[in-house]
Amino acid sequence: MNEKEMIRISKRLALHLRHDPAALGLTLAPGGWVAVDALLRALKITREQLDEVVETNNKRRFAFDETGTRIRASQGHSVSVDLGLADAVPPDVLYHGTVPKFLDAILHEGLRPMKRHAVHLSATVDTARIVAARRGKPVILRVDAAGMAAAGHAFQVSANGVWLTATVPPEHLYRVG
Ligand code: HQG
Repeated sequence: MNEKEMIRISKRLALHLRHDPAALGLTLAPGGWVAVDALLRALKITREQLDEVVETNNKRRFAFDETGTRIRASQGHSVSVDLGLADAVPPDVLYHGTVPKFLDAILHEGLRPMKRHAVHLSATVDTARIVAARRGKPVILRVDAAGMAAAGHAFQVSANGVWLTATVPPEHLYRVG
């Protein structure tokens, strides 16, 4: 497949596995899983095409279960889903990339999940900058994850290395760039 075709399929997977499975007549099973057979039929793609997108996706956004018969998005859902991720001890510092227009609200009320089911945090400034650059001029916030964990906030890490938490109160946020 060429790059354009892969991106097109990846975007369709993200749309249906994270946001709108019903549009294809699919429902997410607990954990966010969808049967691969049903997905292939609905998207009219082959297993080989799906495997290629899953393996080469630049953020490894999708993962098969251990049997290879089910697939899910590793993070980023707006539909309500319990990914069943165990709580994990975060690195002492995490980062969030945003844009200037959201800064006042974030420093006032903290980070909220908005349309997604969790706040997404990055392990590195570079990744946070890439996330922010989707929307405009990056503003980088450092998150005191150690302080949050000590205060009882739970963290999980997705299969593709994105740190997830319910909210980040403003006292645990510092602008660094
Ligand atoms: C902002 C992409 C006002 C927040 C990326 C962000 C990531 C607030 C936007 C993943 C706010 C939500 C997630 C508050 C947060 N007031 N604005 N209190 N709290 N915001 O897309 O983190 O390519 O839902 O700063 O790479 O940007 O899809 O979250 O700008 O990993 O795989 O509200 O999505 O991954 O936007 O991105 P999003 P995000 P994929």
